[in-house]
Amino acid sequence: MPISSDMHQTFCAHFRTSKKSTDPKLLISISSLQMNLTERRNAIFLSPTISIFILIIISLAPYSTLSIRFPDQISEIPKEPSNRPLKTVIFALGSFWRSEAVFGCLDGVVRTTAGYAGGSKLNPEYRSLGDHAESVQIEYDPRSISFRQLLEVFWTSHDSRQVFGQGPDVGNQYRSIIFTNGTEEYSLAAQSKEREQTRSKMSVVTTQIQQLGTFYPAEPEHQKFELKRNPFLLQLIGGNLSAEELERSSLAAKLNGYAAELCPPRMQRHIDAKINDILRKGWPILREV
Ligand code: MHO
Repeated sequence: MPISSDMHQTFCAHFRTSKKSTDPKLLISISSLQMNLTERRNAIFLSPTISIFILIIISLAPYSTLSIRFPDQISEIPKEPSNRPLKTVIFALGSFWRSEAVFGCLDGVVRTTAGYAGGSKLNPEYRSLGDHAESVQIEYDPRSISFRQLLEVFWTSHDSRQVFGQGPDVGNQYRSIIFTNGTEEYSLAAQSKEREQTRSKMSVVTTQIQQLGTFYPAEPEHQKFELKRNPFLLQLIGGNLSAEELERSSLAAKLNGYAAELCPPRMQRHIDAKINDILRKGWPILREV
């Protein structure tokens, strides 16, 4: 029980007047104060034992943290910044597993979704996507990253000259498209394509520039695909995240890029360091990067 200032004053008054007061109120105050002092003495007496126990635990820690202690589930996923005005852009540049990983790891990108766009088929699915292209929808904070910078990443992250495919993936679904929303985006996209064509004298840049139409999010199993392939990283953010949480989480978007080793080098190193720190401490789970 803490000593209240009333009690303290009563106690002093008692010593100033008489040590043998018979005032019952005072006697109660004094006896409770004495109890309090006894408790404190006990606490002081116990503390070396507790301290030694704590020291043993700490000294054994390096040997016991070879595995990380993860909670079964986190009750709350990390808070995402919610009140910033975000912008959205959609690109197609080959397999959407990879495209999501390329953009998810950039500073200023808040959320990514793999999906289908650029075709006319209603409600496309992975096994029957019709004339759509595998695409990524990117939600970004324009104060941190611009459409122009995203275009740069688009051009440097795939081979826009490859016809009817991307890398080893062959087919119309892997074609290269910039989807634009409005005239300003259109002219930025067109200028950047011209620059790209100037750089590539020997071959034609196949990238199409299309007015944004409907974007169909892909099935849950295609979202954050690279992260899902990495159970260690999934555990690191708490495990058992629902499909919706995985889809909306900025942290999952970043780690999806990290898992595919597609983050910009500085970010890749930054996440490495965070993870190493957690491994060294054995706690806590990764909540942000
Ligand atoms: N060649 C790729 C295609 C993936 S995709 C989402 C793969 O099978 O890994 O189209």
